[in-house]
Amino acid sequence: MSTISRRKFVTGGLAAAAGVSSLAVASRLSKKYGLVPPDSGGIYGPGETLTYAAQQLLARHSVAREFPRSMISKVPFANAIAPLSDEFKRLEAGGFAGWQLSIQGMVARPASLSLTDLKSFPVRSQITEVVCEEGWSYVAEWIGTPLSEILKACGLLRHARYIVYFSIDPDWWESIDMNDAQHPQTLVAWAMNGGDLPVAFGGPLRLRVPRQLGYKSVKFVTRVMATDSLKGFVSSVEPKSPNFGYAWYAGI
Ligand SMILES: Nc1nc2c(c(=O)[nH]1)N[C@H]1C(S)=C(S)[C@@H](COP(=O)(O)O)O[C@H]1N2
Ligand SMILES: [Mo]
Repeated sequence: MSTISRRKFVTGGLAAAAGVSSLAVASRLSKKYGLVPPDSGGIYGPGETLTYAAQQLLARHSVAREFPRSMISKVPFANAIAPLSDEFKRLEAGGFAGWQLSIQGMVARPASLSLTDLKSFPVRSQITEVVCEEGWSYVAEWIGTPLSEILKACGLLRHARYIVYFSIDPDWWESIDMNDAQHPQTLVAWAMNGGDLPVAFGGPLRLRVPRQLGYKSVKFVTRVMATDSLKGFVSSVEPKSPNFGYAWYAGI
């Protein structure tokens, strides 16, 4: 089957399955075509699968909106963060010269990169919106290294399927699939609005994933791990009860 007709077939199948309100059938179809998100077994199971599957088929190649410079928010909103550790404060006092981003897991050449190392990679600048699930948003310019460049330099292995990224704050980690990890707008950002990335906004280093909600843009990133399974590493905010937690796939 050609890509197009297969795509039509799968979309049609999903729609039909949803139409007869048999989410389980949609789930099975999605599994067959590699469209199942890692939190599908959770509380929102089949619904999450439908959302992710639809996004994968329809928006796999889409880009997040980029704005003109005139639309950069005058007062960007820094969401509250947990108190920072002594280790963080020590690094901050040293101008973050000792900050390291380690790249590990399914890569041929694991690495530990300083901010200076990172700045020697190709640079991308983009003006995008941070959108919080709580309803507010702001537009800012983000400057950094595309994650794809780092993965390429470290020799990402072909069977890696996800990237998990960790904050120095042990309570925060997130993961994305390879479409988002390799997407040109997914940045390891070290600057914002023309200056160093402020600590309140995740400085010195933050993942910017503008195709998804704000919580996927983890602040103070120290570790990136390539893996073929998210067992135990879906997200620090994955649904743990019907009343708490965010979906793994948060496309906007
Ligand atoms: N380490 C860390 N990263 C984080 C958070 C956090 O509390 N700690 N909050 C997340 C949430 S819920 C949102 S909406 C955005 C907020 O980004 P902002 O402060 O630039 O508005 O950061 C995300 N990244
Ligand atoms: Mo958020």
